[in-house]
Amino acid sequence: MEICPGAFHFRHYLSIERQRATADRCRALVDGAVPAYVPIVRGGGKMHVRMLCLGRHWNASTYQYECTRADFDGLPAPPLPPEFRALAREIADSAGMSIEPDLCILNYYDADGRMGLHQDKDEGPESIAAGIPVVSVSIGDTARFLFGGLKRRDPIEAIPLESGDAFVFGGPARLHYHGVSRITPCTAPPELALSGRFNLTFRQSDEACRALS
Ligand SMILES: O=C(O)CCC(=O)C(=O)O
Repeated sequence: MEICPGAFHFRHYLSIERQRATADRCRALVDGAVPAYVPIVRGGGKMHVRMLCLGRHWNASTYQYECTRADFDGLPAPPLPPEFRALAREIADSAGMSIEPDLCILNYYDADGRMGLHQDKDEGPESIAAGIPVVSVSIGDTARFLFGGLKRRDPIEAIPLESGDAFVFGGPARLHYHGVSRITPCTAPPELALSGRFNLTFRQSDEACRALS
């Protein structure tokens, strides 16, 4: 379903088998050798998610991408698994767009998880000007996703993102404000044995744009 030019919501995009495989992979990653952590942003506030960046690390102090987690423990960002990369390409293609993702921000939301309204604009001017989309995949509990316009005060639509849903925003919607106001606990499919929610957002940074050109 097209939400506005450039933004698409695909309900139940992933089968339950694909959701289970993705949930298992996410669980192993967030509790792996380079674990997810709670970032502290520039103003000193703690985020309300556990975050793990794959491929490249988003530094919550500088709002820049880097290879190692300079704002936390100095460990290298784990690689972006090839099957994740392929999934992002497949979903973008369903929206008539293309992406060569070099990074994914994997967030885990517990029952109190949320994310304030923001724009995704740290991937770089080339990627953004080209309208290369952000591709989002949700697994587990339902989120109340907020999707607005190019200005913070533009009207906002609340969209429930359920387990297996995909959301793509690129082209003219690439810089639309978005966030998550709350999670509805205990709404994950029981087959996932998951309490909480994983969200994966795939992105293509300017480094990847340059490597391709
Ligand atoms: O969890 C979501 O659905 C949105 C995540 C998000 O806005 C982000 O990672 O920038």
